[in-house]
Amino acid sequence: MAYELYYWPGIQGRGEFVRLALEEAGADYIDVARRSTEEGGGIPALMAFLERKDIAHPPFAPPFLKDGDVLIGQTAAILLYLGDRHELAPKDAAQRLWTHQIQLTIADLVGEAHDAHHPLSADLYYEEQKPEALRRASDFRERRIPRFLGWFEDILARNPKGDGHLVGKAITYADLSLFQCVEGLLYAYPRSMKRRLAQFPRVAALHQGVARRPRIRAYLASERRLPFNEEGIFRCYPELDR
Ligand SMILES: N[C@@H](CCC(=O)N[C@@H](CS)C(=O)NCC(=O)O)C(=O)O
Repeated sequence: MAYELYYWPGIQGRGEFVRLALEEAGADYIDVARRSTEEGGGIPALMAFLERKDIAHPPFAPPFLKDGDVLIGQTAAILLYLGDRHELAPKDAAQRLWTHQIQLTIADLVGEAHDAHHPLSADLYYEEQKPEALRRASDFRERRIPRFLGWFEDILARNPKGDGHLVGKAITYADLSLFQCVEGLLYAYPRSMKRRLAQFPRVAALHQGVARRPRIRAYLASERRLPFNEEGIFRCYPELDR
């Protein structure tokens, strides 16, 4: 049975981390809200699910994934689940936990990337918090991005199996997610990020290596890959990249 992914249809957002894992796995999945309402899709399908009262473990917010009777919310938990089923995580328990730890750190980075343009509230428009966003984005760009990328560079260098992957010697969902973060940061901060990335050669090499993987390359060239835009997590506001 195909997985059902529930995520906002117009953005890459956090759903993209799940899409990349499903695509790399070659898994059969339905991106429910991207289907038309006539086909039972669209935002109404997603909202109907969130409003259901008969679910014992309801997700807090999209993305969430349905696999038969199993329903999982939280991007990192979804990836933990998919990683085990599609060889996108090591089998060893300690290594699986390490992969999950990295993913949770990526979730922190994603949250901060969002808060750089929405520092006061996700419920206010960017235009309602521009002065605060200017300050927050400057800190994110100059201090937080290097801190996160520095940590990824360091754990790549320390990987006993080589610096091509974050964990072990094979691709994991954490590699795919780091790729997506670099893509997003390059989109959001084109001026400063190109320069910045040069300071983290292992991260840059991993980013390029993931983009070259046959299934990822095919996905990125397909219509399934939505373009970045100014409604998602990674937004390009030139005034925040000075
Ligand atoms: N920690 C959650 C965050 C989920 C989340 O914030 N989802 C956003 C879209 S990317 C949303 O729809 N939030 C609605 C809300 O927080 O009410 C995850 O990583 O999945």
